[in-house]
Amino acid sequence: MKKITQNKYSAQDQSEGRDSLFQTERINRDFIFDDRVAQVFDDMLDRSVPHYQEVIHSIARIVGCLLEEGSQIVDLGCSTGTTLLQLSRILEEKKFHYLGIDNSPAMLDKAILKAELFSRQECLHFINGDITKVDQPGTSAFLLNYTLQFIRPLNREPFLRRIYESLRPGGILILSEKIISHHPGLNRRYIEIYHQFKKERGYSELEIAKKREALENVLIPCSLEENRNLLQAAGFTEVEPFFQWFNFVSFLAVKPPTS
Ligand code: GEK
Repeated sequence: MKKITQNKYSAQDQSEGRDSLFQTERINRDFIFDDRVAQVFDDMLDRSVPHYQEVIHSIARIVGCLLEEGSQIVDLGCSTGTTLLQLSRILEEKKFHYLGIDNSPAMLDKAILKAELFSRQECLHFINGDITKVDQPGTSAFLLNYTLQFIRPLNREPFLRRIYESLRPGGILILSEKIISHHPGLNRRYIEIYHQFKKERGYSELEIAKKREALENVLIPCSLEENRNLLQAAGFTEVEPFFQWFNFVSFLAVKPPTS
């Protein structure tokens, strides 16, 4: 894994961040996390992930009360670093060490720029690497927000086991995912509700349809129960959702203190 120290974006790029990718784009390839996506990513997440900020604030409550001062928190699939940046601001007095890992250089460039803009480069570090090969023994908390859904389903259980092994006893994993329901009627309704949510945030029906098509072979969601089973199969004993909004869920999973 390669540690990143420099970025090539200016503050101006940062301010030109409205997501209009699918207003113009013809869909002839799968969705990828390239420069164009990175430029508008923060706006895309704010308008596409329901209660994104509330979930981050809930994570701050969890790590704030469960982790000791100076603990290491690793964000797997950190994208532009929003979650770590927010945690470092909300929990300044805890002096946590934050590490973000992602395999998109464009995302990491933005993450580093944001850490610099908010003077957080002392406590926030970023690595370019494949999260399925993560090797951070003794970590107190892993965050895996909206990213497991991009890992091939067959690789998910070994990946979660690897995370479990890297956690110190008593450590935690936060898992947030888009989910499906196996009740076809309910699943359809939840998707309709979600698309309504996106329309209310300024996306057109065409943009929503094009994005859905681009993500079809890339983002593969499971149900809440399937995600819970995966976490338990990886070894986590306490597994509880702490947030759900229709087809989005966030879990807290705890590794036993003695294992
Ligand atoms: C947030 N967690 O702001 N290795 C490393 N990175 C990967 C891999 C992989 N194998 N696969 C995907 N990614 C963030 C949002 S986005 C979710 C996470 C979304 C990275 C990919 O480059 C992207 O930055 C991130 O996982 C997924 O809460 O776009 O819906």
